[in-house]
Amino acid sequence: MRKPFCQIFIGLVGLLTAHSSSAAPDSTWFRDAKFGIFIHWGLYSELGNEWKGQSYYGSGEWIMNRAKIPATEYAQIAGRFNPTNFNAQEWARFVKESGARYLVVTAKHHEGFTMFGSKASPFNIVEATPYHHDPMKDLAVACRTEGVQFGFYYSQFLDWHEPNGGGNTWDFPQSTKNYKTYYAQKSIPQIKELLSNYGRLGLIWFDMPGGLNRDETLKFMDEVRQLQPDCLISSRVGNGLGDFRDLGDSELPPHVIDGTWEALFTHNDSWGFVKNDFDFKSPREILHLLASTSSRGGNLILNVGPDGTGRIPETSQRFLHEVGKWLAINGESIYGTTHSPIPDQPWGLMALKTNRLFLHVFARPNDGILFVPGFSASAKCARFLADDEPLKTEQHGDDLKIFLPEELPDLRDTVVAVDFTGTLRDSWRNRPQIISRQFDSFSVDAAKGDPAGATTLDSVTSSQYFGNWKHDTLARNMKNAKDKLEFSFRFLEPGDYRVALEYACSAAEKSREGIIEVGEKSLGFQTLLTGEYNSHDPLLFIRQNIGVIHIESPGILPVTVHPKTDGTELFWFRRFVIEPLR
Ligand code: H79
Repeated sequence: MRKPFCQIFIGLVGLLTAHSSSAAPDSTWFRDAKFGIFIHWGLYSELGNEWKGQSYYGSGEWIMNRAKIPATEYAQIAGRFNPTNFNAQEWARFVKESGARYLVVTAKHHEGFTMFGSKASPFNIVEATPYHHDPMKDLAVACRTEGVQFGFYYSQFLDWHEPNGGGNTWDFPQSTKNYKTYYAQKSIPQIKELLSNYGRLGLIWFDMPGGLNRDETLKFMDEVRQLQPDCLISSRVGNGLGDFRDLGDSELPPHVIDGTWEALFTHNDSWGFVKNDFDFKSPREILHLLASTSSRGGNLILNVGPDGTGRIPETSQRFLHEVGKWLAINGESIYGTTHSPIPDQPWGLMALKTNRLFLHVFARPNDGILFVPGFSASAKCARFLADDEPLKTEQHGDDLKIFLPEELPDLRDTVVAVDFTGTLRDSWRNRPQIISRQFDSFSVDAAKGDPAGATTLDSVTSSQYFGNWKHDTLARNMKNAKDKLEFSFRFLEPGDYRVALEYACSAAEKSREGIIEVGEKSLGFQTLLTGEYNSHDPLLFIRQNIGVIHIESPGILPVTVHPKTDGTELFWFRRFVIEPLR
């Protein structure tokens, strides 16, 4: 009975979707892993963003495109690519000791050169370099030995080496390109090689889709499914498909995202090795990124860029070693957690496991009292993960207070584990912003507000160096007096507070009048020019002090910002900054 039923079912699915019915794989390992390491390594690593005596700044793996290097000239770099410092065991141990649970390495980036041996193109590390060896073979084995999940990045559409690949129009005119030929002759055969010759892959990370419609993308995914049904496929396979969602490069979401997803950042300002880039994120910044992604329900994959000899930058090694040491003590608060039911607080943020809430304390309140609003369960006990030191707690209704000692075990991120009975209700939508005298200043991001009228909350992309994207969630389209952004602030103590606004404002918006209402009080202001927006340049913001408000007694007040009169857009609003005055 079962077989015919299955066949009928598969037949139906086939009819409905016109593609093979292979099921999405189980992504549990990925969801629990929380932390991965990305490695960008290719011929660009040999250049380090220098070409013909000129230094480039920004993402080094784009050098061929930026300097419009002819494909034949670029291919000659392979002749001197000899990564004698590459040591697969060291790389795998580096990943393991960073506390990361998976590694994704560039098998082929947009330059078109494969870091693995390939029969589909001679432009590969085994045939075209003096190294004559496949480092990906060693790395796959070493990761398996270390118990690290292993995956390949493969640029499936952009290929600047191939006349029919996407992107290189400085050598090969667009009109002569046939993407289907490129997919059939190089992309798909190489993906099959990656899935056949390197053992079981945890995932395959596609990037920058192009040239395929939805049905063709489903067929493309089937090539993967047929060879490795358990291998996860990144959303950048295109057309809204894939087994997990990748956010934008260097994008951190302001709130919880459902489903399986990954935020991706690079350790400095480039994905590929760059000789002049020393702008590394500190261990503290990495820990905050990691806690933030966990708190919102996703993973963090952090990139490092080894040089052409195969050496991972020394700063990356040291800083990630620190991250690993922290995870060895506090890993329980990251691995296997689900998103926090309670939004970010002035002192830090949270992540959840059944009946245990982890509080990531980034900053100690002046009075040593951690205030956790919206704690709808019953707290049983609280302790530091670092030393099991029990902490005194007090709970009044949904307000939980935890009393911290003078010194925290880790100034970067001290984790408090709170065990509870009952359920913690999700309070991301119902979230008065806590303002108190416990810190010197409080940021309340636009993303924490509710748009009314025509107001929208948008993720706006800008960039510093080439390819070093920044993302801000901004309130926009506030044109008329009824286009508002509404908050509620909960003042824990009475006193005087300075209200400042952070925003960007173009010439068209300059000198518009706006109003901030805090309860019954109203503060007027006029917008100041910051400049025009262009996604390829930095977006500049001003912090403007608006005025002081006096709060008589603790409590919740509505706070609203909007234009005074109807007209052009008021500004692009980033956040309130509230300062208790002393
Ligand atoms: O591998 C890293 C980047 O190289 C890759 N994704 C991460 C993980 C990436 N490839 N493309 N992009 C990111 C988007 C790039 C878009 C742009 Fe452009 C490159 C904007 C400006 C330069 C394309 C070329 C659009 C304008 C010129």
